[in-house]
Amino acid sequence: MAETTRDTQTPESGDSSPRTPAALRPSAQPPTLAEPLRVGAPASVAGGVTAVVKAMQHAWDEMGVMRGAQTLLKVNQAHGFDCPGCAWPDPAHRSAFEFCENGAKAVAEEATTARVTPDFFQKWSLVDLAAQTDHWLGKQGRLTHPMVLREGASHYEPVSWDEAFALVASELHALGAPDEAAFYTSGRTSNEAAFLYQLLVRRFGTNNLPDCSNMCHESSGTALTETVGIGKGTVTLEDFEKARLIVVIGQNPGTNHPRMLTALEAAKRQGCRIVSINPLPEAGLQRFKHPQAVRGVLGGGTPLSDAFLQVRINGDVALLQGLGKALLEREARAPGTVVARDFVESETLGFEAWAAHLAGVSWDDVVEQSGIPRERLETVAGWMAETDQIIWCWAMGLTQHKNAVGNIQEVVNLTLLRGAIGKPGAGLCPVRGHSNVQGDRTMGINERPRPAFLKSLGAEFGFTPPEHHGLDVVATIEAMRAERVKVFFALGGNFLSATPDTEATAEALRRTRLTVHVSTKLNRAHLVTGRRALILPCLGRTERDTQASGPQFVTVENSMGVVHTSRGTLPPASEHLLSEPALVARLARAVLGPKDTVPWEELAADYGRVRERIARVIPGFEDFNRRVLEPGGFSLPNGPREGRFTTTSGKAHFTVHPMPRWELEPGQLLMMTIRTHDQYNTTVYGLDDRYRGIKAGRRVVMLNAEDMKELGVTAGQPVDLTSHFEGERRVARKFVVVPYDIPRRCAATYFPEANVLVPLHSIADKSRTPTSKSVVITLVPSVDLPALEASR
Ligand SMILES: Nc1nc2c(c(=O)[nH]1)N[C@H]1C(S)=C(S)[C@@H](COP(=O)(O)OP(=O)(O)OC[C@H]3O[C@@H](n4cnc5c(=O)[nH]c(N)nc54)[C@H](O)[C@@H]3O)O[C@H]1N2
Ligand SMILES: Nc1nc2c(c(=O)[nH]1)N[C@H]1C(S)=C(S)[C@@H](COP(=O)(O)OP(=O)(O)OC[C@H]3O[C@@H](n4cnc5c(=O)[nH]c(N)nc54)[C@H](O)[C@@H]3O)O[C@H]1N2
Ligand SMILES: [Mo]
Repeated sequence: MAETTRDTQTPESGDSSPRTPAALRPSAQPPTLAEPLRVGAPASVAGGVTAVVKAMQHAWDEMGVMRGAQTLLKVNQAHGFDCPGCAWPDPAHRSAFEFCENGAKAVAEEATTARVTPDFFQKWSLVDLAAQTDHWLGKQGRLTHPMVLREGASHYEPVSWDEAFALVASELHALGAPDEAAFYTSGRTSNEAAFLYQLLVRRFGTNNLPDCSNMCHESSGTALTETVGIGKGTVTLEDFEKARLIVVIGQNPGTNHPRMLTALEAAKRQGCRIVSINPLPEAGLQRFKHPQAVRGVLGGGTPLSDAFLQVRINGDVALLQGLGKALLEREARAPGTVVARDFVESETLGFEAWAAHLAGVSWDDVVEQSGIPRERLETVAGWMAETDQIIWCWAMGLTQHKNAVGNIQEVVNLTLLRGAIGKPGAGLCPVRGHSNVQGDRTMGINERPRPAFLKSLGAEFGFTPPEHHGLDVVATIEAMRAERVKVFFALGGNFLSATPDTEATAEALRRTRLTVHVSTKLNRAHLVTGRRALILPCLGRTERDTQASGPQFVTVENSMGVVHTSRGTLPPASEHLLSEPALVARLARAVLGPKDTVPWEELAADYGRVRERIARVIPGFEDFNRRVLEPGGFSLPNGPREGRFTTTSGKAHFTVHPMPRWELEPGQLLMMTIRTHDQYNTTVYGLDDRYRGIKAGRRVVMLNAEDMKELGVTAGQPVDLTSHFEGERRVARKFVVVPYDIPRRCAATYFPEANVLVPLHSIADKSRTPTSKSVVITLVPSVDLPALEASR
């Protein structure tokens, strides 16, 4: 097959839209600036006083001293708002400071006093805005007015809410079929807004509900549904107090779930062992200084990991099979000591096939593919054999590979072998990202809804919801490229920069008739538009929400299936903002017409009425309005947690997976795209990755020093990266080389700058999640392209 190359930074290449000459088009990527990069030693301890100082700095810079302090004191309190940071649960006994450095940044980002007004949009054209960095775009502040980009216009202009809704309605009505529209959701949307949104979309007539889960924990949901019968984790926060062994695999909690370190520290102090499995020695997994405890202010902090297995990127199946093999060999030496026989016999299927498969796996392959010596695996297997109070935690390091579902199912295999599920201190813990991503799925944001859900929804609202499956994220991009989807609507998020293959996604969005974003802050997705575009500004979590019946609260579901309230306390950023539930209800009326039988206005006037409907449609929400007001909220039913596997067979399933093999050609590396300590997904808070010692720059590529020698590149040198997939090549220019403690032939870059390199069609088996942590690249020293730079 002939190779095709897309130089993603050469404006005239690629399949350019016939409508606008490339030079006049807003750029889909941030500019490549010369960053004053500073590289120091990585930190070996997370938290401590610096974390508090950094949190306060961000809060004060964005909000001022008083508003900053008052706002942070409301985070994650029983009568306050849910932190818009991560989905880690709140402890039953909360301290006054139930937030972390990065939660404080997330709050500050939303509660900033800076504003993006109509004057701002009059001054800045789309092309000029797109020439700014993502960091700059975010710093401009909160959106204050609904804005429209009219056909052919270079600037957004203010528009009334009624006109905005009428525009969406007229474009939707002009479609040949409801499936020509797609409705994206990001995971910050409340349960109430998400429920109304999916109802609107299904009454309109489609299941095209792609969401950020498709790029996130979809692999976990798929893997767990097949094997244990529920697409969620099985542990509660209390289990962390009882566990004897906690494994953190493919996750960087020090940065992405800092409050989890408090739970790990507490477990550790009670004698629990912690094992971390990661290509990088992440600071938060080595040592932790609790910023709100005296021992975290004085002294060196608590060492966390008892063992650190520095696995090669995507070497986890090999590593987990090695652990399984070591455990089965122990069992053979001392029968009855390792395999939880009674549990395996009465509650599971497939053990024999799995054991037979591992017997055929060679230790040489395990060691070669994982990069971990056999003795180290034997040690950890020994710890696993000592206890059945084992918790496995994971995040994107397992979910974003071709064999992601296999990764997670290998974790399930080890869990079932030990019977380490459905008992105190044991179970499976996929650590969610966005603060309500799990709740959104529970509310029916799902392009492949379960028939029982549709039946129940249809019965409650008297209609027949569409049954055929809708489009996920990657399929939506493809459909827009092929002009099969012509209207793109997003409830939150940054579809352009979060998705793989940035230039392909940009081209897809440009081919639509209308792009609409419901947002709190300006981002690059507002700049790469369809023929027409809307920005619809909404209230954030931190803000008071008052509707016709009075003050409202919303509800969210955390990573452990606990549903609780979230109540904003700050005055809204602008009087023109709508809450997400109100916005969806008004849109629904505009789209579905005055005769639609759903009482949209009544539902928006009192969210308690939305919760009444949810209670009737979704199992586990019975008596929702009363139970959610109990302290701490309530837990949703969870079969495996209660010892019932809700698979079709009623049993948990062992599964067999081939060991994936590295197939790199000479000079090729396997690259993962990860988050810095100073970002929330595509929102860039600052330019430092403090724990990794990388400051004042984001366009970096971390490499093993030996590989650097072999490739003939030096620290600080700018290189161009090329990704390779099925004969396609994608190029990203000027990433600065940083030597780092990373396994041979592995590389790391930051999301979203490196998303241009993630091939659109490189997706996980079954879950279809883009393989953002398994990108095959080569690199060459950058050559300056003065002519090209000048032409932009
Ligand atoms: N402050 C902050 N908090 C966040 C976010 C944020 O951007 N900023 N994002 C939120 C969201 S939506 C999510 S999903 C989570 C993400 O939370 P994480 O999954 O922790 O985020 P990543 O930075 O993608 O890091 C993945 C980790 O996996 C490791 N890894 C990569 N490849 C492999 C592999 O092949 N095997 C193993 N074992 N490890 C690997 C990386 O070295 C890194 O430590 O965080 C949430 N919380
Ligand atoms: N290469 C690579 N790509 C990745 C990943 C990776 O690890 N590597 N991770 C993937 C993952 S795990 C995820 S979850 C996705 C994230 O994908 P998204 O969820 O689409 O992206 P975010 O950057 O979280 O969205 C940020 C925007 O959301 C808006 N926003 C913030 N709060 C609110 C709110 O309360 N309401 C509304 N309506 N809007 C709000 C703001 O305008 C802000 O600019 O990215 C994925 N992409
Ligand atoms: Mo995520």
